[in-house]
Amino acid sequence: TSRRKFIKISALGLGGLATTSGAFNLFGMNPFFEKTVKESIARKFVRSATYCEVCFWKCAGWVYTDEEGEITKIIGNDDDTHCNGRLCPRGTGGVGMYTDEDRLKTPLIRTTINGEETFREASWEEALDLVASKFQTIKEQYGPESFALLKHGSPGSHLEHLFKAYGSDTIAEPAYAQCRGPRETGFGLTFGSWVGSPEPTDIRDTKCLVLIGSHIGENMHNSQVQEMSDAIDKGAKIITVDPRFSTAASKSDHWLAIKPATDMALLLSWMHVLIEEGLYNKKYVEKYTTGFDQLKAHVRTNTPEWAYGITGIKPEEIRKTARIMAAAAPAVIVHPGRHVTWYGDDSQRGRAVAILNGLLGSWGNRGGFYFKESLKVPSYPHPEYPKPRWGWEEIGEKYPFAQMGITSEVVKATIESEGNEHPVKAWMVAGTNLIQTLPQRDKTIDAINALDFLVVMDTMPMEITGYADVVLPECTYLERYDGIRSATNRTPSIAVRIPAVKPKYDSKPAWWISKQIGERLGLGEFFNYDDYEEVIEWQLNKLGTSLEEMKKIGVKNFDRTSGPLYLQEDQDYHFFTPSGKIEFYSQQLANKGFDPIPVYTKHPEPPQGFYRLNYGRSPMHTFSRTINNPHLSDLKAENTLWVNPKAARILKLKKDQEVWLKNQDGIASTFPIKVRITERIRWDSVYMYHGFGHNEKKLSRAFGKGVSDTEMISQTAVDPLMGGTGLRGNFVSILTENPHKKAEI
Ligand code: MGD
Ligand code: SF4
Repeated sequence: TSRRKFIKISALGLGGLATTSGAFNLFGMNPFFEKTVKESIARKFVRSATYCEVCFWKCAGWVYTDEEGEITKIIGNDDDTHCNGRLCPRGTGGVGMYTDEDRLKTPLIRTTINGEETFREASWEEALDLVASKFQTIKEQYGPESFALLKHGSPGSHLEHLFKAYGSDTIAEPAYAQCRGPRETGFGLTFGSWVGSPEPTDIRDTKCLVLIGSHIGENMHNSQVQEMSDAIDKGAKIITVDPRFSTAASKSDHWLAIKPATDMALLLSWMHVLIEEGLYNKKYVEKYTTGFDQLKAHVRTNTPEWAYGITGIKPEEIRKTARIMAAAAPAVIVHPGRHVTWYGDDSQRGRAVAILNGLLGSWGNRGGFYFKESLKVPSYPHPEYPKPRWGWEEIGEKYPFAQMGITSEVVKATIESEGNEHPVKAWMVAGTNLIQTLPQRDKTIDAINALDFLVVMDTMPMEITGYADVVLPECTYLERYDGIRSATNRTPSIAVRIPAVKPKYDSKPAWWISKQIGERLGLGEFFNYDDYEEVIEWQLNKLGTSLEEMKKIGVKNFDRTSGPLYLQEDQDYHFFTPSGKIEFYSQQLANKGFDPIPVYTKHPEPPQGFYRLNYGRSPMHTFSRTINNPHLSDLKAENTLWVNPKAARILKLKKDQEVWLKNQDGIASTFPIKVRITERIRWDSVYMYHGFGHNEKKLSRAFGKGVSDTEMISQTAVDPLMGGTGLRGNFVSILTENPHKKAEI
């Protein structure tokens, strides 16, 4: 149907726009609010504890408000291991999420006026009544399982509680199947443990850090960047494998400019060198691993000469880098990466990375991977959740090693609902802009059109809100309580988020919205509190502290109780795999008909006249969520297309020339993008920062700025183990004429 037409949400009212500017050093991260700080020395401030929501590293910080109750700055909390007192530019600019005058300001309900679909403003009472009545109808007609939750970030956890109380665990998030899911499967199968976030990489004490398509420094995960910077100062060797000369590559001793899509061949040949030259950690391998003999036989023919023909990396370079890793072992990290959904064999590549770490003995050793620990936050008492008849597992049953809901399978189940035993008929979307986030945009829109009901909870009029039946404006992280942050780290710690200011406009926190819907559904027992403050206070008391104390300190660090950070000399250790060992050979995979040891497979190459579309992170932005942020858009307003000089010569492209892209399926970019000619990208690929190219007009700074990589991603290579969608097999041609211009008559 064409019922759910994309509606541009109207800007409602104006807010004060504070602009900032200033330089920062990529590895130094100097705060750029100098002007504000100087101006404010003489004034009185109140500071409130928070943790950042601009990305998912969750650095703890302090929000300063002045006498007028306006936020003047956000700085890092010195006691926090995620940031060590320093926020990244995005975290410092987080105040822009609060001040953005384009924010959603009031609940909105889809309506038809004079045959035109539009939104009208509504009271919370009306909007929540409508949402609750849809929850009720879906439950009666299909069962609660048919209402799916698609989420990301803190708001998601409040809604997850609501959905579970309601009887649905049809829950998924793009942070799994479009991001780090495959590495969790790969490491889980090998070490019996997820990598998790923050990654337990002991970068500060490493002697050698190997980055495979992981661009720390542009990917600004705070303490990781800081530790890498320190490791470089201390003389650690950095080896970067990337077809692009990334910032990390520029800091490296060895940059291996690999041919895209061939990393598996390099990984196998590194294993070959370590084994054939006897450089692997023999004592460790004997004590802690299983399947070494099969691995040895498996990689016998994966010589550096074999890999050279595939990867373009010279055999002596492969041998030399393998020897550097071995010399540093076990203080070596072959980094698991983060956004790893590339070519469809991503879990197996994750496994190859894990096996390499196993050969080097880095898991459980200083300078490799430490044993992480976190504190379990007790859940606030509530009745037992009802047991759903089916949920994300049934929807994703084709993928035996999936451990979380697969967004793209929810999309598929929605499109194919008719006559299906697992029909998905309604979505709640919270904190994720699916239009800019999921590949194959036409499928996302087909699914939305097939829905009976779509409710979106967001802070901004992002693309996804334009498709909603009801839009619920959430207040930003600076205006609300959220759950206690407890993350895995060297030592356990907790951090709190306290509202620094009152919610602007008519926006509300997710915990309140969930409770309101829950109560309307007769689920009040699950929300047995008036204010979320009570939940946090109860939990903090159980953890031996209080809200009063946490308001003063923001972060509390605890001692480890799970044992030492590293393996002790000759310690027996039980890994959570079926064999209790690090599994070089995986019987679990063999039993399900998959390769028990990773193999190299060839992936599609760009056809004549096309370039591989490569994308990544900008240090000033997080996905699509920050592009309209007044402070961050000031730092980087649009993305550019990186083109190698050789390709630029052939196509006669000039610096800053505007071009359009057309992909292998004939999809042309809505907007143009400026050309950046640089040797930093290979001749067969182009590169752009992800998150740009917004097509929602009410995003006054982000609209039409650059190209959306997502728009160009119409092909996915699906990981048969866990359903991740490989996004890097898309190819674009470069057009110098606007393909949307109507032919002149
Ligand atoms: P964003 O595009 O930033 O990322 O996917 P998403 O999490 O969907 O969308 C975040 C949405 O949350 C925005 O609409 C924002 O306004 C809203 N939001 C921000 N703060 C709040 C809040 O406090 N409350 C509420 N209710 N909403 C809020 C990320 C996902 O994308 C991930 S994790 C990865 S690694 C993938 N990366 C990626 C890529 O690199 N390229 C392409 N093409 N696709 C990708 N998809 C994946
Ligand atoms: Fe915020 Fe930056 Fe920390 Fe991410 S790394 S949580 S954006 S300060």
